[in-house]
Amino acid sequence: MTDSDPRDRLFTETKASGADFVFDETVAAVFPDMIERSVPGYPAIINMIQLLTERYAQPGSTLLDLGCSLGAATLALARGSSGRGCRVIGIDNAPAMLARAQSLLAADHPQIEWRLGDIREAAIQGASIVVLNFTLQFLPPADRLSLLQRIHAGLEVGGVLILSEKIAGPDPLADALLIEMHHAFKRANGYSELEISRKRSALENVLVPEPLQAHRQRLAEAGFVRADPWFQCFNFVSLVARR
Ligand code: GEK
Repeated sequence: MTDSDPRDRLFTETKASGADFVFDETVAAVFPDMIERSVPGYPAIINMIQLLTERYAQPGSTLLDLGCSLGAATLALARGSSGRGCRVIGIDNAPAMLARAQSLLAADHPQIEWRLGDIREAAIQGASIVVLNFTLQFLPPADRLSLLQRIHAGLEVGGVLILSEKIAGPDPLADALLIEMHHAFKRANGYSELEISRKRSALENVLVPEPLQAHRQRLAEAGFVRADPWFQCFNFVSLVARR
């Protein structure tokens, strides 16, 4: 995010209707500010994806960012693999998000390929890194295992999936503290109680968080030999799953 990024005031204004959250032009316009003020640790996760890329990008392989939004993690993949002849591809099914990613990054990073499409149908092959940075949570739970199986099948031996998710459950007392602290984080970043509660309702049917253990079990079922958390801040977690 830069000082010139427009501030997210969507839930004081245009999105006060109670409708489900969608990644449209109004969201794309404020997305860097929105995600930084809403997801604890997001800038650190993006920086660490670059370091993980330096560690895991195999020369000549493909690096995929699934649900790339404005391409922050895609750029981390490109920077971290510089000089290794990798193909870096960002995929998103929201036209407004992908168009903005391209307008922000295409000129300075012409090697990045951008694809408008559903990640459930994306071709995945010859990959050494696949990123799902807060994207799996937007798929219906019934669609999650088959995507992870396709990612596993499309990864080279030694390749990794970087999976970041908002988590919830199974312990309501543990959850209560994490949710309270997440809301404290948002208040400290200038969101009002009204904005927090409106956003929460808008995401209710759209973002379905699961327990960390459910993710680890599903990753094992999809064939990953290990899935290790490398980051957690409140109810936001990132794992490295190894093929
Ligand atoms: C980042 N990874 O900045 N197919 C393709 N894209 C999808 C699908 C789908 N089925 N479902 C949702 N998306 C980014 C942040 S945001 C997370 C990811 C958030 C896309 C959706 O259009 C949006 O751009 C992204 O997944 C989720 O590192 O806003 O909390």
